[in-house]
Amino acid sequence: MTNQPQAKYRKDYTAPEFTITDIDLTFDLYDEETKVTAVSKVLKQGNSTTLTLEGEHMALAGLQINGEDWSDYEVTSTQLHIHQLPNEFELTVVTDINPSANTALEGLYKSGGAFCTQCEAEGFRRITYFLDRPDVLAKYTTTVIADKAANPFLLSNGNRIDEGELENGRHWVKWSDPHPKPSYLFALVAGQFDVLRDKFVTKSGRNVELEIYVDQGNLDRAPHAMTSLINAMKWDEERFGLEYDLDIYMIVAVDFFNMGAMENKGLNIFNSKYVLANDQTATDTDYLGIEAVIGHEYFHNWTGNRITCRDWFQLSLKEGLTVFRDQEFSSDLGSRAVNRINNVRIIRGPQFAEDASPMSHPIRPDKVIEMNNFYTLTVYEKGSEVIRMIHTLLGEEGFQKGMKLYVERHDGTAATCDDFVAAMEDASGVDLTQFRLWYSQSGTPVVTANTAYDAAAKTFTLTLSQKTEPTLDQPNKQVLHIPMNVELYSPDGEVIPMIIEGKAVGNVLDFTQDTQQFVFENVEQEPILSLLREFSAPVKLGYHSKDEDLVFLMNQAQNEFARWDAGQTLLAKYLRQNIAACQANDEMALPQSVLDAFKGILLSESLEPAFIAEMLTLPSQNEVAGWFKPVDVDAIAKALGFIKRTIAAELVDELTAMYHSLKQDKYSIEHAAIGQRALRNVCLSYLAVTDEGESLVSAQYESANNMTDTMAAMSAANQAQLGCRESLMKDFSDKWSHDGLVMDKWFMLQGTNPADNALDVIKQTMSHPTFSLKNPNRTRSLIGAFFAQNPVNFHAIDGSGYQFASEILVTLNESNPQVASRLIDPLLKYRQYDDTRQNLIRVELEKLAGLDNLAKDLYEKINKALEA
Ligand code: 7MK
Ligand code: ZN
Repeated sequence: MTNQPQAKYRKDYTAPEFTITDIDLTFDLYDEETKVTAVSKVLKQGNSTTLTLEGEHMALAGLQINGEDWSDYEVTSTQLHIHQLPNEFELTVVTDINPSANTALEGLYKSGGAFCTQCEAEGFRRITYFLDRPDVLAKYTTTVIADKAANPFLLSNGNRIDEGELENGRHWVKWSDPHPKPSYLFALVAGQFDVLRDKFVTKSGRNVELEIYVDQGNLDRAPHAMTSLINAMKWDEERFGLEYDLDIYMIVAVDFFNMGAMENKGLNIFNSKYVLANDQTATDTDYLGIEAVIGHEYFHNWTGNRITCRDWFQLSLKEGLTVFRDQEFSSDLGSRAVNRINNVRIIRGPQFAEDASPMSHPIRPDKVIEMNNFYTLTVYEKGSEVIRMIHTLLGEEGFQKGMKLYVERHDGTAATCDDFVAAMEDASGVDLTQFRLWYSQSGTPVVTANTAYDAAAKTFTLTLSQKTEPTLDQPNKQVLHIPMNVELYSPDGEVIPMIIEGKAVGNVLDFTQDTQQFVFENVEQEPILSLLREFSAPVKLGYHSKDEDLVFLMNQAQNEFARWDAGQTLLAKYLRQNIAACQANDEMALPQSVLDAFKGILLSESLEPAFIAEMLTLPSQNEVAGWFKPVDVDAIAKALGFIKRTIAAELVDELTAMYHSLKQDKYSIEHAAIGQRALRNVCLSYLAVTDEGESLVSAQYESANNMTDTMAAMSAANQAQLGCRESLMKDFSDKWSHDGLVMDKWFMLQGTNPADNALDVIKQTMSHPTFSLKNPNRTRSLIGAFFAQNPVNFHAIDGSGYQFASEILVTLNESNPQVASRLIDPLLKYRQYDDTRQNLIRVELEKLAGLDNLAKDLYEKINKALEA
C-alpha cells in the first residue's frame, strides 16, 4: 500500500461546515461515458469558506458557482476542495463516469443490460462530488436521459413529474422526491423490464401504485414479492401505526448486486435472489427470505429514511431496529417459535464467531476504516437483539410508546442511537442508563448460573454471574444490564409462581451486577429451572443441567423456544463428549435416554411439524466450532456424523413412517404446508445415511414437483455422499444452466461438497458457463460456500484451501473489494485453529497484505487479524 488508509473515529463527529438543501441532477446515460450534471443549493453553516466534497473514480468536467466558471479549487483522488465561497450559492458540478467499467457495483453501474445504482454507504461519491454523509438532507430532482429502445424505463426516487422525447432515439423522464434525504438513499434505474403492477390504499386513504420491475420473461416469478410488499404495508400500519408517504413504491430486481437489497426512497433496488420465486425455481426458505427482505426494505421507509442516521457509526440505529421489525413481521405472519430459533442460531453461530474474531466491534462501532466492512452480523443481528431486549424490558405497550415518541421527536432528521434510547426511556419511565452499555461494549458476555434448593426454608436460590472476556478492540469490560427470562417448574410440570421478598415477580429478572442472587420463596419442591427463555439476551450460558431436567423441559416447558433450547443443550453435551472421544480414539456413544427423548419429539402429536423439524436439526458444524479453541474440524465432523447416524439407525422406522405420511400431492406455500415439507425433508436427511437412503433420495428427486423437495434430495445426496449424487447433479445442471439464480443452488452444493476431491471439482466448476466471478451471487454460492461452509476441505491440512482462497481474493480485491472483504472472514479467524493451520493461513494473509493495490476493505481486516 502506498497510502495507508485512515481510520475515522466516532468521537470525532462534527456537524458539516456547509449543507446542501436541494439538488437537481441530470444523467445523460451512455454505457462508457455518462455525464452527470449536479446543481445544488449550498448554505454555509460553520466558519470555513472552503467547501470539501467527496468524490472518487470519476473525472471533473465542469465547476461553476452561481453560473460562473470557478477556478479556485483543487481536486485529489478522493476530494474536491472549493475555495473562497460566499455564504449561500448555487454549485454546478459536471462529472464523467464509466458505468460499464464499474465492477465494484458501487455508484452507477451496469447490471446485465440495465443501469442501476447502489449508494449506501458511500457510493454517491462515485456519481458526483458531494457532501456524501448521512446528516446532509436534500430534496432531489433527477432527470434521466437515455436511448429509448434499450432503456424504455427511466426511474428515480419520488414522483414522475415530466417526460419527453429527444433526437437520435433518446428520451427523458424527470423525477422529484419531496422528502429530504441523505445521498445514500439516491437511486436511478434505466433499462428494459417487465412490470408487475398492483395498488395499495393506506389507512388514511392514500392511493399508492406498486410496481415490481423484473428482467423480461420473469413476470411469473414476481407475485410473491408483491404479496409480501402488500403484507408489509398492512402490518406496519397495524403493529406500528406507520403509513407509506408517497404515491408510488417501486422495486427493481437486478442480477448483479453486492448485498441483499436497498431501501432507496420510493425505489428499492433488490438482488433478484430476494424478489424472484415460483414453485419450480425457489425453495420454501427462498420464499420466506423474500418476505423478510421485502419487509425489511419497506420498514426502512420510517426506520432509516424518514429518520436516518447522523453518521455511519450509528448504522445500527436503522439496521438493528429494522431487523427487529422484519423479524416481528415474519413472526406475526408465520411461526414465532421457528423464527426465533433461526434468529438465535445466527447469533449463537456466526455472530458469536464475529465477536470472538479480530473484527469484534460493538453494535455502534468506535473506529472504522472502510464503512462497507461494518454491515455486519453484529450491527444487524446483535443490534436487533439489543432492540429486542428493550422490548422485553418495556413490554409491547411501552415499546410502542417509545417508538411514537422517537418518530415525533426525530422525523425528518438524522438521529443517533442515544436519541433512540432516550425516547424509549422518556416514554416508558424505564431507566436504561446501564443498559446503554450494550451499544458501546463488544464481545459476548458469559453468564454462569448456580442454583441451590433449601427444602426446610422452601427457597430456591439462583446465583448469576457475568463476565465478558476482553476483545481485540476493547481490553476492559463493564457489567451489563441483562434481562434474564426464567421460569420454574414443579416436577409434575406445573409453573411455580415466582415470589421474591414476598412479592410476585414477572419472568424477566434484571441482572445488573457482577454476581447477583435471586431467592425465590414458597417453593414446595426442588424445581426445574428454565433459563434464558426466548434467548432474552445475546449471551453464552454456563449452567449444568441434569439430562433428565433437559428432557423434562423438552417435553414440558410452556414455551416452544425453551423446549428447543433444552434439546440443543442436550445435544451439545453429547457432541462435546463425542468430540473428546474421537480425539482420544475412544468409541463414540449416545445414551438411550437421549435417543428416546428425540423419538418422543418426533412422535409427538401436539407439536407442529415445523417445530419438530427444528428440534431434530443438529447444530451446524460452525456453531459447534465456536465452542472450542483450538477447533478440530475433523473431530467435529465425525461427531456430528456419528450422532446423525445413531439417531437415524435408532429411529429408522419412525422416520420412514413419518416421511411417507407427510407426502403432499399439491404444492402450496401456506405455513402449514411449509412445515410439513420441512419435517419430511429433515426425515430424509436422516434416512439418507441409512440403507434406504439411496432409493428414497433418488425417488424424491424424480418425483419432486417443487424446488424445496428437489433441493432437499440433492442436499441429502450431497451431505451423505450417495452414489446418486453425480447423476442428480448432472440432471439439474442440464435442466437449469440457463438460469443463474437457480444454478446458485447447484453451485452451493459443489461448494459444500464433503468429498475429498471437492476443491478440484470446485476449480473445474469455475469454468461452468453459468459461473462468473464478476457476479456476486455466483461467487458467494460456489466460493463463499467453500470458504465458510465446508470446514473439513477448506481447512485441509495441506493448506490447499487457503492457497485457493488467497488466489481468489487477489482477483476480487481488484474487481470487487466488497465481495472480497466478505469472503475473507473465515481466514481472519485463524487463531482459533491449531499451530499448523495458523501458520498456513498467516502466510496467505501476509501475501495479501503485501499487494500494492490492496483495497481499504481488505486492508482493514487483514491488518487487524495480523496485529491480533
Ligand atoms: C442487509 C444495506 C441496506 C447487509 C445486510 C442489507 C445490506 C447489507 C440491506 C445493505 C439493507 N440498507 O437494507 O440493510
Ligand atoms: Zn437494512
